[in-house]
Amino acid sequence: MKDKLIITCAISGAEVMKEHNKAVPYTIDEMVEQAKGAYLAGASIIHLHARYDDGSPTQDKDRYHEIIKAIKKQCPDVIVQVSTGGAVGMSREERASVLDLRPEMATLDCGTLNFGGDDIFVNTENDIIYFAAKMNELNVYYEMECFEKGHIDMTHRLIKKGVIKRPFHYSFVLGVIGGMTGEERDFIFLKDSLPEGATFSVAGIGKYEFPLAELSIKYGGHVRVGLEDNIYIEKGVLAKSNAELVKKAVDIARKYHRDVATPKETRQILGMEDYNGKTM
Ligand code: KMH
Ligand code: ZN
Repeated sequence: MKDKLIITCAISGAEVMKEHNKAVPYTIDEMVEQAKGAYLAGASIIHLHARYDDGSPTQDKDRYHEIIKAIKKQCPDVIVQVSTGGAVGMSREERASVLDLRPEMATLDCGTLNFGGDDIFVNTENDIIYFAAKMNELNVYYEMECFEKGHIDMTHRLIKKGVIKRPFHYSFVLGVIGGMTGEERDFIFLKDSLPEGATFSVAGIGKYEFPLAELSIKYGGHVRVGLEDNIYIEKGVLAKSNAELVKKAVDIARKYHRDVATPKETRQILGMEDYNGKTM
């Protein structure tokens, strides 16, 4: 069971728009359609950024609640991982407000980085402490998003301080313009820098999505794909849906004889059983 592959699908993101790929979901119906397709294709976790109908990103908890309720109606056992990263420029209080819903799982971004053009995705040490404390208090399971090695070093520091608590589950988000690239040497360096007993997943941005997915599958890690990270199914060919990206990850897993984890198995592998989940 431990060998099973957890697939997360990042269906919406906060930056990618329909102008980039028309399958990017904005409305609640579109969110459900994309989440359900990804789930049926093999995703056990849906990484979610809420949008309004016009596509603008929001951390409004009522909007998240509506979307999560609608997704859960169609896919009752799926794990919804809400984003506390939100969109560049949002305040930490705005980003964290979704945690009041007591979601089962959320992202914990572990450091600041340039984010293309003039953008900076800000996660100071005190921001990370703020988010982690709120998640600890509200019993939210966290996935630590690390965009480069310094972010993993920060988690070691906050683990020592008792701010970040077990179970330690990481996501390497590689290939952001301003972050670390997603070459094999980068992946190995990060994987070998984790604390004892940690689990990890990879999210390769753009061209890194599938090469990194394959590496992670080979080395016993887990995988995130989805339109938030990559809009192409192959070079120059737009993906028709999130489900198509998930199917491609499932095909790679087959090559390496790794079965895909159900949501129940995902909760067991990650040690999530004592967290929220029945509350939403
Ligand atoms: N939208 C990015 C600025 C997360 O979901 O936690 C941040 C992000 C990270 O996507
Ligand atoms: Zn995200």
